[in-house]
Amino acid sequence: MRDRKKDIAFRVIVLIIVLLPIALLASYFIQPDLPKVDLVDDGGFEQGKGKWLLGDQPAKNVSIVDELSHNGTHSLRIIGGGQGFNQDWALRAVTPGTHLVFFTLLESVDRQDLPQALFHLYFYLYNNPIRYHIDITVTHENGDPYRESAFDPDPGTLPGGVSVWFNRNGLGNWTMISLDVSDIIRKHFPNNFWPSISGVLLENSGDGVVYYDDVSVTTSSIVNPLVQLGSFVYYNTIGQVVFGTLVSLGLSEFFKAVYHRAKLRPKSKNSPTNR
Ligand SMILES: [Ca+2]
Repeated sequence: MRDRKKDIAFRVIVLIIVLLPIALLASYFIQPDLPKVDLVDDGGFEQGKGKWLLGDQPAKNVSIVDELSHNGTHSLRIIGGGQGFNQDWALRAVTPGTHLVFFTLLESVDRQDLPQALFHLYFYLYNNPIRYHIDITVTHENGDPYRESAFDPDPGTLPGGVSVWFNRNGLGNWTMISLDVSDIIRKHFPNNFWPSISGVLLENSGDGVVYYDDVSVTTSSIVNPLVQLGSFVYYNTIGQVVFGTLVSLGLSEFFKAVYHRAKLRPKSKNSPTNR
């Protein structure tokens, strides 16, 4: 009787060890509508500088202003090129449905200049220390209304990433830019299961004036443990080792149990009086 209890306990443990990684893997692909969280703090620029950081460029060209806004009373205004305003957060796994939205307004000062909003979303690929970008350029120039292409890192100069262009946008109107971050990264870097995002940088890459408002990067508030483990692996291969060990331990115990059961079966048939 005691042996039987032990046997059941053993099988339950084996079942848990085997099923846990399978369940985690399945939950990665089957994600119900989980609650979302916005990683950008005050993307509407209504609470002052807050967590936004100003680059080392002259502050007079980058400012939170109350002259124009898409929502609320304030927005970010960048005059001329080469200026930036950024916000970083702790590395966050890109779960399916991770979404980027922002509003931008382009303004020409003398009708000769070419204002361009340039928005960077930083991301990391699995087990790779290079910080990649999704670079989104919004212009009012002619050309394809939308184009998208991946680019490789250039050592010492350019990070790798995906370049996205939205052209033919009118001057003086708020334009909504909306992208599925997980789709874009997976499309151009298909062999990386666990990308992570770490922050945004907002620039004006032309001349003229560029405004930004209502910046948001939404992702699942509950980070899938397996995806989180993938991000952890980026920092420390211990995560990978632990996961690999769990899977192999689970499988080996499973096969042991199957073997044990196969050995027991003929015995129990031949000795029914033992029961
Ligand atoms: Ca606002």
